[in-house]
Amino acid sequence: MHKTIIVSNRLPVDLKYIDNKLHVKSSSGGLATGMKSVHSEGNGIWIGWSGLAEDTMNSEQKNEVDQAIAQEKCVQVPLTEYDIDNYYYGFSNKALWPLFHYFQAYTEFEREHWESYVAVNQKFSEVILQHANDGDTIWVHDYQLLLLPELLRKKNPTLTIGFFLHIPYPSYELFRTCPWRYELLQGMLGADLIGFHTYDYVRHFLSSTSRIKEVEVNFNQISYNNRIIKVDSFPMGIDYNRYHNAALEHDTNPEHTKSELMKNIDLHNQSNEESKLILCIDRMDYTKGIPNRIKSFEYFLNKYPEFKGKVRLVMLAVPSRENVEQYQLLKRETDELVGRINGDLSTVSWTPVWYFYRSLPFNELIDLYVSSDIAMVTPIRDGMNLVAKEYIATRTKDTGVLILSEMAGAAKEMHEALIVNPNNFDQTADNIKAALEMPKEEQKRRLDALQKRISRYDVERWATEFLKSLEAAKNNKPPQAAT
Ligand code: GDG
Repeated sequence: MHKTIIVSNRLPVDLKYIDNKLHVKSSSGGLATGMKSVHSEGNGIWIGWSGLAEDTMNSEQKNEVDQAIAQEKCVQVPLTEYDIDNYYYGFSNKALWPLFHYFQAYTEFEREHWESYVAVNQKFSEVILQHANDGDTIWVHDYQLLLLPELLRKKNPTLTIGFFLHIPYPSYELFRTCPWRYELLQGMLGADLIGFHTYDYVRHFLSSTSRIKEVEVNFNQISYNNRIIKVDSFPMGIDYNRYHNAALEHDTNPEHTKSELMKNIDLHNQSNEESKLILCIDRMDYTKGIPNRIKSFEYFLNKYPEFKGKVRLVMLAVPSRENVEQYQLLKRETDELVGRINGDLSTVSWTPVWYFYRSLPFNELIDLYVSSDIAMVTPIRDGMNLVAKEYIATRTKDTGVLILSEMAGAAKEMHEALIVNPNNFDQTADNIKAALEMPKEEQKRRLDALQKRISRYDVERWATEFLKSLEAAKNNKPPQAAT
C-alpha cells in the first residue's frame, strides 16, 4: 500500500526547551492549521524541521525531540543554526518572500544564502528518500522547498510528486530579477502537478516557465524532458466545522469558563452598548498591510467624525521572523502609529485601537472572532488569507461584515465581501462606513452565500482535489504524434 508523505519547512508542532523541559505545542501558521486534519486522518507521515537548531542540543535532548516528533507521526530534517540563518531567514525570507510578494526593494540576493538553500533542499531530499518507498506520493509545500521536486525525481522517478505554493507567484517581470530563476524553475518542474491558490498565479508561472526555459506550454500543461507537468489552481479552504462549532460553543459558555480577554470585551460592551468592534488578525508581516490599515482607520475617523467613540479597531499581530530587519522596522512603525493615533484621539472612555502583539490560544482567537462586528483583512499582497475564511465560519448569528483586500487570493472566491484596494484610504474609509451601517438583511444575504461556498470548499476538499489531480497527472503520458 503506497503512502502519502507531506513535506514542509516546519513540522506542524512547535517544540521549545524552557528550563530544560521540552514543551510541545501545535503551531499557528496557515499551512499547519490547514493541513492538520489531512495529516491526522491519513496513513502517511509529515517530514520537516522541528524549529530547534540541531547544534544547540545535547544527545539526550535530540532523542527526546525525536520521540516527541515521532508521536505526532512526523520525521524531522535536522537543521543547524547556520542553515536557519542562511536558508530560512536568508534566501527564503530575504529573497523569495519579498520577491514573490512584489516587495522588490526588500530583496537581498546573497550567494551564501543561495548555497545554503541548495544544501538544505538536498538535506530534505535525503531524509525523504530514506522514508519513501517506490510509488509513494510526496506532497511538497511552499517556497522554502522549490528545488525539492527535481532532487527527488532524479533519485527516484517512481515517486508521484506534487508541489503546492502557498504564497503568490509573481509576474515574469519580477521573477526574472532573481539570479537563480533558471534553477528555481528547474526544481519545481520535477513535480507531476504544480498547484497555486489562484488562476492568476498559474498564468504567471506558465509565462515565466515558457520565457525562461525550453518548454512547450499547452493550456495548463507543460511538456518537458519527455514528461507532462500539470499546473492548476486549488484555492485552499479551512477546517470550517472546527471554527463554526467553536463559535457555537462560545455562545453557550458560562461566565466562569470565559477567558480574561472575553470578560474584558464583555465589560467594555456593557458600558458602550453602541460601540462596534473591527477585528484584524495577522502575522506581523509587511505583506499584511498593517500600517496602511491603521492609517486608513484614522482617515475614516477623520472623514466621518460622527463615529469617534463608537468604533474600535482590535488588532492581533502575531510575532513573526523577528530577527529580519524589515520585520523589526515594521514592528517599530506599528507601535508608533498605534501610539500616535491613541494619543491623538483617545478619550477617558474610548481607545480607538486595541493592539495585542502576541499569539493567543485557539479559544481566545474564537472569542475575538465571535465578538467582532466587522473583520478587516487588507493585505498589500497575500497568497490566499485564511483569516478571512475563518471569520466567515464563526458567524453564527447572521451578522458580521468582511472587508477584504483585492490583493488577497481569497478575494477571487469571496465576492460578497466588501472588496477594497488597501492603498486607497478613501475607498477603504467609505467601506468601513458601509460595513458599520449595513442593514441586517444584507449582512445575512452576503454571509449565506459566503458560508455556503467556504463550508463546501473546506480544507479536506482542497487536499482531496489536489491529491486526485496529482494521481491523474502522474498517469498522464506525453501526447502521441498522429500516425
Ligand atoms: C501563508 C500565506 C495563505 C493567527 N494568529 C493566531 C492564530 N493565527 C492563525 C489564523 C490562521 C493562520 O494563523 C494565518 O493564516 P494566513 O492565511 O492568514 O497567513 P500566513 O501565515 O501568512 O500563511 C497565506 C496560507 O499560507 C495558507 O496557504 O493563506 O496567504 O501567506 O489560521 O487563525 N492562531 C492562533 N493564535 C493566534 O494568535 N491559535
